[in-house]
Amino acid sequence: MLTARIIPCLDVRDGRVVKGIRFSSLRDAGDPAKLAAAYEAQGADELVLLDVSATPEGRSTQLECVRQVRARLSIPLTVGGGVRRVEDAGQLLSAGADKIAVNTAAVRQPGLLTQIAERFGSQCTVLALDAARGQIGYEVVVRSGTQRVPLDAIEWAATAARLGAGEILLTSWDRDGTRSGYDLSLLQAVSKAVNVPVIASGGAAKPEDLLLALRAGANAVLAASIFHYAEFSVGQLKEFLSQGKVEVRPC
Ligand code: 0VR
Repeated sequence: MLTARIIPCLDVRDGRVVKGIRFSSLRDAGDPAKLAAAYEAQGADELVLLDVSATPEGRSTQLECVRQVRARLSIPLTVGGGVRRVEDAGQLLSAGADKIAVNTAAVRQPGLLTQIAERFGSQCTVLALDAARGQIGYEVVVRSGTQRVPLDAIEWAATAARLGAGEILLTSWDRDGTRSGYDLSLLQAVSKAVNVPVIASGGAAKPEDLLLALRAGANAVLAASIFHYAEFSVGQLKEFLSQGKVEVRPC
């Protein structure tokens, strides 16, 4: 059993951390480098930096933001947002990312996952899969939650793993920012369908949510709201998981 990882997520727009609900109504939540350092000091195992800027100007600050966060961090850093080409991945890795998360572009051109995995390794190739409940099952959501595509989320996760994704960052669009808990049905279905680690994302509100997600099959748990609004520290969450007999890296 892999040691469970707790991963704070910094959603960044135009160089500032933002947080909303279901990817909208985004409000300022602080400075990326300062928050990254604070979360590592709390005992975070990894960090995700997700650029959600909609404009090209916002995108251009992404590389500088990665450099600034990298300068303050010694834990693994996954970076996503706007990655469309292998070259984009290379630039982000050169700026200090350890892993690259791809969502929209991978749906449009699945071979991109293979290209990144073949160039840089599956260990740094992460599929960011945003899923929403559909009429039957779960649909894939792209373009920062603005577009649903007729693709079964479970099947897409399995396909992406076969194409080279070394990890699945599985975000429930329905639960994002709602503090209503992770979507455990989604987690169970995807964890059964792939043989690569799955990171649960979207909805975390309290320590029990993380325990339930890990028991549902997640190998790691990501959260944003509960950290940005200082509701729980990473250390408190790790203490709770340890008491629940989950193996975590001591702070
Ligand atoms: P919490 O529910 O606050 O823990 O959210 C975790 C996770 O869903 C978010 O950090 C992040 O993945 C939401 N994603 C996107 C976005 C947020 C704003 C705009 C776009 C996106 O495209 O994923």
